[in-house]
Amino acid sequence: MTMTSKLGVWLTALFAAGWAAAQSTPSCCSVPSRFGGVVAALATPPEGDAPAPAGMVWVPGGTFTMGGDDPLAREDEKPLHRVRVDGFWMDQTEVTNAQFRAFVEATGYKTLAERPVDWEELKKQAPPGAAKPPDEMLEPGSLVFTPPDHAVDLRDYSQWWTWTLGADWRHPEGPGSSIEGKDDHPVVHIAHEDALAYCKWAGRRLPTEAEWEFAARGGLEGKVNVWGDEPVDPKRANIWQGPFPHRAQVQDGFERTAPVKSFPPNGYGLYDMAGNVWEFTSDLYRTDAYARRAQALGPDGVADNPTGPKRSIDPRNPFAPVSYVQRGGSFLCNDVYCASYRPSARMAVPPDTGLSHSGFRTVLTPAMRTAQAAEHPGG
Ligand SMILES: [Ca+2]
Repeated sequence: MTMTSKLGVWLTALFAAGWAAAQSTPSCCSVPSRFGGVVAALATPPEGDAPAPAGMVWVPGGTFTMGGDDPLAREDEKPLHRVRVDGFWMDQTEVTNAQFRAFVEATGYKTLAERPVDWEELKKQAPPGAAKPPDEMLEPGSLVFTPPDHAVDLRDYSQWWTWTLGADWRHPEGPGSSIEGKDDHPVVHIAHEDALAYCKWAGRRLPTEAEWEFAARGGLEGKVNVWGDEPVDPKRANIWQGPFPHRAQVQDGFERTAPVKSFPPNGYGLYDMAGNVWEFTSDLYRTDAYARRAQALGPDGVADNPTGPKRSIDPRNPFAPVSYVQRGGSFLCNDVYCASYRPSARMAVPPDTGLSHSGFRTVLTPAMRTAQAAEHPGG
């Protein structure tokens, strides 16, 4: 169902942040046998520690240059500045439908998209004086990518994002769709609180924005892409090929999500750090976060395990009291729009927003693991 009312316009705005839409694009290609070019570096875990938990790889800590200044970089990626992060384990892949299902079956958890919209909460993000929408508009739903059949104004993301009742992680395109046969696809329509709930259950946490970018760079310093400076191509990542948003050329083999590990991993053995689905971080979004950080650091300073600003500011979404950073781009990313498959690209998403290209992966630190071992000896 498409929202054509005033509510539809602002719900879409609230939930999708135009820029998110601007970055999407389906796509892409890929086959496991194409992995030849990339060798996952075997990072050394902390001495004396147990092997990496299943499905995770050790990302060694270090100091790196955070941000982007390539021609595709946006203002919020600047300036470049030095950042140090401690080592951590990270999921090799985005959290999959099978993994998320295990969590839901164990806990009975209902995602935000499966609950009625809370008007009292939504009102806080609406322009002052906004009228309460009809009750049927507040039924459970999420924003689904619905490509038009013709070229549209790329500034108007409501042309390809549709508030769809009944869309959720089990029904990515809405009622009638399913995740049958998609156990190894990334879970989507995940809101920030859904990701946090999964993390709590799994004994993990979301990466900070700095950890995410450090991990995405895979040991390469100052490169435009997670594989180096070579431009993106359909064998590299699940993004969008063709005129966006109306003509998916699907040169990479996938119009929407791809099974995780369909494309080569980066230098740390992490898959889909470029494309497939956007991934939540724990940092609040501020357009000028780096400018403020760099100013505080001075020319020779190094930010130590930064955790992001204390409050978020997103001029594109002025009524949202809070926005979190997502990273990595999605199957909707393309050069014309956002090029957000680059490791420095940033997106802001209000916490109540799930989208058909929105997922996450988790991290675990040695300290967390030690604490868990103490809590559950032998387990
Ligand atoms: Ca991704």
